[in-house]
Amino acid sequence: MNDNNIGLETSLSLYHYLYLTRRFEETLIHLYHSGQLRGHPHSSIGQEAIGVGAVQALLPEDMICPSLRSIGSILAKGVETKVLMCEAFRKANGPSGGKWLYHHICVPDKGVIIGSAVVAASIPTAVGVALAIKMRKTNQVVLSFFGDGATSRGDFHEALNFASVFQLPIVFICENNLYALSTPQRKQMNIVDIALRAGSYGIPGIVADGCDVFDVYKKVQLSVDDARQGKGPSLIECKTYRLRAHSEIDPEDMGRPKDELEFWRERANPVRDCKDKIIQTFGEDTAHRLSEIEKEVDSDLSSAVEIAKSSPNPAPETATTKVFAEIDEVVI
Ligand SMILES: Cc1ncc(C[n+]2csc(CCOP(=O)(O)OP(=O)(O)O)c2C)c(N)n1
Ligand SMILES: [Mg+2]
Repeated sequence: MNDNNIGLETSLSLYHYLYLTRRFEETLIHLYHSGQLRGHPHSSIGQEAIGVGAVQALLPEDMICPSLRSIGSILAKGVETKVLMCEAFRKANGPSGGKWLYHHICVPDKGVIIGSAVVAASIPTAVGVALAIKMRKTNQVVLSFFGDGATSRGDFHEALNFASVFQLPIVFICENNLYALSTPQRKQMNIVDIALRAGSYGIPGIVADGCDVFDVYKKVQLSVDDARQGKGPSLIECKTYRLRAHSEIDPEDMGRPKDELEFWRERANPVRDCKDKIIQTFGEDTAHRLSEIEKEVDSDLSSAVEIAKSSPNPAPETATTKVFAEIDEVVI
């Protein structure tokens, strides 16, 4: 057990998904800049601990509504690397038939419900999922991921209020990377902790270290347990930083000060920190298991890229398919 009471196997699973998320995004960035991939990646490099740590607290039947930066949550929810890679290459065999631009992925059989390119619009969708769960008494929980900028929009406030009034089984997870595009948090709101906003709706507001996968996992687990026991929603603010540009077509800094970037380059490295902590807690013997994980992920990724490259492009007549769900496709 480490100092968060988390055992070796769970720690290795967390490392697996952290490393996979980091390498998946590095691969997409490389493919994009070398002209092998269309569509500019919006990466979560630096922020991986949030999606990965949060999903570790779920049961397989639980649901997630990811943000454009919670790709780790999609992988940790069990969407296979090759499946996500086919979608990234906009191929016909991707779960959304090649319509993905980081926001438009829906994999109902893995409990991944579509996000939205419209900032904050996926939060009420997640509340709708939670309402369906409550009405159907299926005892599932849903996680809703969004950025700091999303909490400045009405959708966020309406969603929290509704979920609180109806005591829905949902955990709201704010990925606070301190910026919405180039707008710093201090120019969006006069509070430091977004978690404070929970108080207005009578639900718990918790701050987590979004760079520490163990902290995210433990805190989300407590809120998920509460939600499953009918105690209603919580808001967890995960403090983090986006190490790369908003997207790969934007300048890296976008007005962010150089010294701030340098500070966070050292601070926001959840992959390195998780690895160090596992070795420190469970001993040098675990180093070989960590390298096995890395080798497996690297080879899984190489074959995923090959599969995606050789997969068929979508046929023009499928442009309007997989846009609206058929009612019997919805698994909740
Ligand atoms: C309603 C709306 N306004 C503006 C945009 C353009 N836009 C795309 S991402 C983004 C910033 C979102 O910031 P945040 O919620 O903090 O998420 P982050 O990108 O930092 O993860 C903006 C303004 C949009 N997609 N939707
Ligand atoms: Mg942000």
